[in-house]
Amino acid sequence: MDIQQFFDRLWDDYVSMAPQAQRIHDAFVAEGETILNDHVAFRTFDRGMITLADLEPHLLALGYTRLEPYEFSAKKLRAYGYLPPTDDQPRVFLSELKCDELSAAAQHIIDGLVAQIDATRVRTPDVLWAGRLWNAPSFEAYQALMAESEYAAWLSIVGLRANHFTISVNHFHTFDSVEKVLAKVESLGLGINASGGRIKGSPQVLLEQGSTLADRAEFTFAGSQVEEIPTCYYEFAKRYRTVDGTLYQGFVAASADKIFESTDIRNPSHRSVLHAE
Ligand code: OOG
Ligand code: NI
Repeated sequence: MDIQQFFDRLWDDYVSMAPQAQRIHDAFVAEGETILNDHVAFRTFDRGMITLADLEPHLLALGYTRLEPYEFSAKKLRAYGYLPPTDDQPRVFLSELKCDELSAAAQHIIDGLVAQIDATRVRTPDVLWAGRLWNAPSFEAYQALMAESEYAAWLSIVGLRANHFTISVNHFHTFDSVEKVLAKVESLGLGINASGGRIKGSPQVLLEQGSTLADRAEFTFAGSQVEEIPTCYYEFAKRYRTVDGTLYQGFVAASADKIFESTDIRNPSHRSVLHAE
C-alpha cells in the first residue's frame, strides 16, 4: 500500500466516524482554500500486540521517521511524533496508554479486550483503521474505564483508527489564523474544545492549535445496550519558524494535553454544546 492509499482509506474511515470533518473540509474548499494535513493521531494500549512499538513498523514502512517522545503523566500516556517521507504528507502523533498505572480492575478489563486480538490483523497497515479488534465491552466496563482514563474508555469502544486529522492553517490564504478557522467552524454550528483556551500554544512555542469537540455516534455495547458516545474530532494547526528559519516540526506537550480532551464528554465545553441542542 502506498502512502496516498493509506491516507485515503484512513480518511474514509475517519469521516464515517466524524461526518463533521467532511463538512468542515468541504466548507473550506468552498471558500477556495486548499486542504493539507498537518498531522493525524492514533491512540493505543501498551498491551497485547497493538503497543506503540507494534504499530510503529507500519509507519516506518511508509517512510516515516521518529522525531521525539512526549510524556503525559497525569493522563498516563506516552507518545511519539513522526516525520513524513515528503512535506506534502501529514506528520503522525502516536500515543499509548500506560496500562500498568491503572487499577487492577481497569487492567483486567483491558486485558480481556486485547486478549481477543487476532495476530494476523495486526501485521498489515490497515490495522490503523481496523476499529475495535475485540467485542464491544459492556457499558458498565466502559464507565469503569472512564472513571480512571477517558482515553481508555474511548479506545475500548471506538478502537484503532485516526482519532483526528489536522488541517494545516499554514496552507490557508483567507483563513490564515487558527482563530479565523475556529470562527468559521463555529459558524457551521459546531462546538470548539475550549479546555486550556480555544487556542493552545502560541508563536513563542512555535505551534498554535485548536480543535472541535468530537462528533458523536451511537455504539452498541455488550448486551445490545446502545449509547451515544464521542468519536473523532478535527484539529487546526499553525506552525512557526525556528531560529534557523525552518518550520517547527514537533508537538507541544502542554497543548497536546488539552487537545486530548476533545473527546472527553466531561469537558465543560462539551456540556455547553449538549445543553444547547
Ligand atoms: C491526541 C492529542 C494530541 C496534538 O496535536 O497535540 C494531539 C489525541 O487526542 O489522541 O493530537
Ligand atoms: Ni493533534
